[in-house]
Amino acid sequence: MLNVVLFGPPGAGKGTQSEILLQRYGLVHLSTGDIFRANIKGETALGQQAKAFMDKGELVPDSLTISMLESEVVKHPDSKGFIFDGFPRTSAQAAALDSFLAGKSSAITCMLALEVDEEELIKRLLNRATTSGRADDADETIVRNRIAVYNRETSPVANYYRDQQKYRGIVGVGSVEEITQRLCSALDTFL
Ligand code: B4P
Repeated sequence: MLNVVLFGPPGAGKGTQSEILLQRYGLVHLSTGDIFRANIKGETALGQQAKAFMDKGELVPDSLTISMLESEVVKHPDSKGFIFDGFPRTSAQAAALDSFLAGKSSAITCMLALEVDEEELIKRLLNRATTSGRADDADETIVRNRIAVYNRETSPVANYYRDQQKYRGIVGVGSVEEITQRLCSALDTFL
């Protein structure tokens, strides 16, 4: 199986690039942010719990996130592999994902990390707010908090994959096509 972790700060382009990569490599795209937003829209119990954290730009607790992700993976038993977009975001999530995949005789192939500077991220997210309707994009204080949470809690996850020689940093500034090309070149070295 080909299991790719697409990593990077909020607004780095994970969702944008996942849509392209999933078609090119025939993978299933699992975005924890999208799944939470679908639950919020559907007014599920999970959605109600997640909303309180997301609206502030905080991470949803690991206990909720890990069990939700696992239940999504098992919905695709015949998949050639997955793009994990926005997951794992903590070291506990990374360890849980490894042991879950090991139980399926599988593993993460690589982590591709989009690198974008902070001011560009803020510009993109405030721009997306004009069309996304997302409360967490609209307020610059919340956007900055999401980036601070990323720097504090999520960026250390990269070391987890560096230690396994599965990490590749990708310049995430340029045209969408240029960045796709960089991602594909890096991914192809793992095939
Ligand atoms: P996510 O939904 O993952 O949101 P994101 O990080 O903001 O999006 P992404 O990086 O995919 O940006 P996009 O491609 O859209 O998370 C939202 C919240 O959910 C989190 O804050 C957290 O509360 C919760 N959550 C999710 N997963 C969790 C987990 N595992 N654990 C705990 N909590 C979790 O790109 C952004 C914008 O940039 C777009 O407008 C796009 O058009 C633009 N863009 C993309 N590429 C560009 C380029 N090359 N040049 C210029 N603009 C570009």
